[in-house]
Amino acid sequence: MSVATFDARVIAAFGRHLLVREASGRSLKARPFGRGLGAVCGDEVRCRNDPHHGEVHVLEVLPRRTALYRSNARGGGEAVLANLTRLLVIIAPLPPPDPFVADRYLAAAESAGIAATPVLNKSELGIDAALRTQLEVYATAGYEYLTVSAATGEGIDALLATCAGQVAALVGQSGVGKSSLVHQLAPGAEAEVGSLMRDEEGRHTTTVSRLYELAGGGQLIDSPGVRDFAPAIDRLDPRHLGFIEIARLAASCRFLDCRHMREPGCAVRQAVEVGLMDPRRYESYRRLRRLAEELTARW
Ligand SMILES: Nc1nc2c(ncn2[C@@H]2O[C@H](COP(=O)(O)OP(=O)(O)O)[C@@H](O)[C@H]2O)c(=O)[nH]1
Ligand SMILES: [Mg+2]
Ligand SMILES: [Zn+2]
Repeated sequence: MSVATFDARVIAAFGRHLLVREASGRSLKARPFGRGLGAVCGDEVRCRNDPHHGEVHVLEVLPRRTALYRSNARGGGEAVLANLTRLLVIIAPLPPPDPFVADRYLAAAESAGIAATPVLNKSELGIDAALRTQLEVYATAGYEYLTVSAATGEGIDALLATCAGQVAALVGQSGVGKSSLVHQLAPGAEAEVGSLMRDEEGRHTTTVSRLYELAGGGQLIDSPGVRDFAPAIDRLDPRHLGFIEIARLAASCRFLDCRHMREPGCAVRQAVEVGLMDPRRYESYRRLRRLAEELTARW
């Protein structure tokens, strides 16, 4: 007996508990059929109704157009979100921003071919000199940043325009306001998915990424907050690790395989020395480069 298959989109993933949305718009609980089948939020998957248990089985993850990868505990890369076209890296005056986390998300996006936009939320709290500098540094590097407030609604229209027709994911430290922004951008979405995604004790799970439909077309993914983010090293472009200003400068380095650390004739280090590249961004690059070397040395 052959059982018809159908394609669906993973709209939430909590370990092996998946929520998929089929073409009709219906959301169904599903689980991967077979070990080693790792589906993440945003994946397109081929499914089958298991006639015996009334379950939906995910048989296959369809080829990903893009994916955001992080390093797992063993130093290997694992996909966390799939098929993104835009990464919104959310920062805020509170909790105290860690610019290295934002830089690492930006680097991972660049290396994955995903457009990235830094977004400052909670703008109504005021932007101090340090934060203003961080934003200007992004602008100089080549990022167009947005300033918004989920609390007052400031900048929400511009953010919505940035997300139109995209598969956009919000990432960033815990507490920066990702879920609040999703609420503003896709009102009513939370209630729809919330009832379907509960853990074994029946509580709503808060540690999953969730995909919502935008009224004007496109999708938005809310992701759990993080304390740190380590991109998958082997997914980063070895020439610049995803730092867009270094990608531009590297063309002028003396050596093609310059790592921009201690090499003679390094245009990147020179740019830092004369104030053409931000020293903090460069420090961020150096930390990531050292992390890359530690992970490669270990394996
Ligand atoms: N003042 C202010 N607080 C905000 C804003 N957006 C979110 N918050 C608050 O920040 C806290 C964390 O928000 P949440 O959306 O859960 O952050 P997440 O962890 O990034 O999803 C909550 O107390 C929100 O009410 C904002 O624009 N201004
Ligand atoms: Mg949240
Ligand atoms: Zn160099």
